[in-house]
Amino acid sequence: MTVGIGVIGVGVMGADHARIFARDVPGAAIAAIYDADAKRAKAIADEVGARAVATSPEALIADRKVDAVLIASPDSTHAPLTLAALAAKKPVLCEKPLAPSSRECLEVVAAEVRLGKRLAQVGFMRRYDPGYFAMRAMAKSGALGRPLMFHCVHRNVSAPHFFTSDMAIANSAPHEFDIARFVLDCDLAEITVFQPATAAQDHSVKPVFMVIRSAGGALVDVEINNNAGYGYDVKGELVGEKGTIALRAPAPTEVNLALANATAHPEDWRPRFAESYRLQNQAWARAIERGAPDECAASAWDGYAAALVAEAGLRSLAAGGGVVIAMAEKPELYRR
Ligand code: ISE
Repeated sequence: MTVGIGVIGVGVMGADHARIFARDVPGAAIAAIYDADAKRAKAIADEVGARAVATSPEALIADRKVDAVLIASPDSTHAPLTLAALAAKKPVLCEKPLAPSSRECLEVVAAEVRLGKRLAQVGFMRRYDPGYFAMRAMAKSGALGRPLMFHCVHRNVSAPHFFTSDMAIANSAPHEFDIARFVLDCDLAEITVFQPATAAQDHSVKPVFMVIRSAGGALVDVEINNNAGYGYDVKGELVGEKGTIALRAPAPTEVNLALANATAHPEDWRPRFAESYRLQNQAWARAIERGAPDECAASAWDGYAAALVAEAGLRSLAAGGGVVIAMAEKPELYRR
């Protein structure tokens, strides 16, 4: 069986997803593409051999050749389009965030509960990164003893022009919020956000440093620095009672020159997480064939959890001090 994928939004990420499905996902083909920029939609459709260019997201969702929908349109459209796909009973892979607010995420959760089926997956692709995956497996095995601390660093070269200080917490950090829940296998209970007083005042996107208490008791610290300057750099180290496990960024080469040894940093997250996107999309296509979500998939509930932690983080940034993360009651559908 070939799964027909409809891609809504072919900006940077949507176009990459379309290429991954066309090139690297056996058993999947791009059935239709929609983008607000019709020229761009046509160019990507030609590139990936898509059957059709849809005239609207609704038409794409309704297309009978579209078995499943990938959403990579602007953030504010994620929840409404996910709800539309669920109404058509079609599986969805929605780029993060599931919605800009936890309230809207809960609307998606409620729709799935009414359906009695998990059809939505959020694109928290780091769950498929071999490093984080090994970290989670090791934490689960108990080999490190009880988890004590999880150190996370997330740096970008420079923030895009539309980025605001709040987006460091609402847009970048949700990756860490989700991966901390995934690796530690528990929810996050309280967050305190700091900013360095030494950051230049005219600097609109300041670094943030967060300390999070997990429900299991381990502490998570997260540095988000959207203007690190030198490269895209994500670090993670889980500290247990007996040892630690840390990520090593994949580097295809190292250069030895002029008495120095160097590996290069990517410019953005796409090369760093290329393998994660591939594995995520392959697992999603297999899950559609099977008719059951992938074990590692971030569910609509996980999308809600990340949005809720971000909201608590923004409150902490505004008012100072720790903010308790009060999760709604988890519906049976999302309990393992
Ligand atoms: C950015 O906001 C994203 O959306 C990417 O997924 C992430 O990897 C990047 O570092 C963020 O800043």
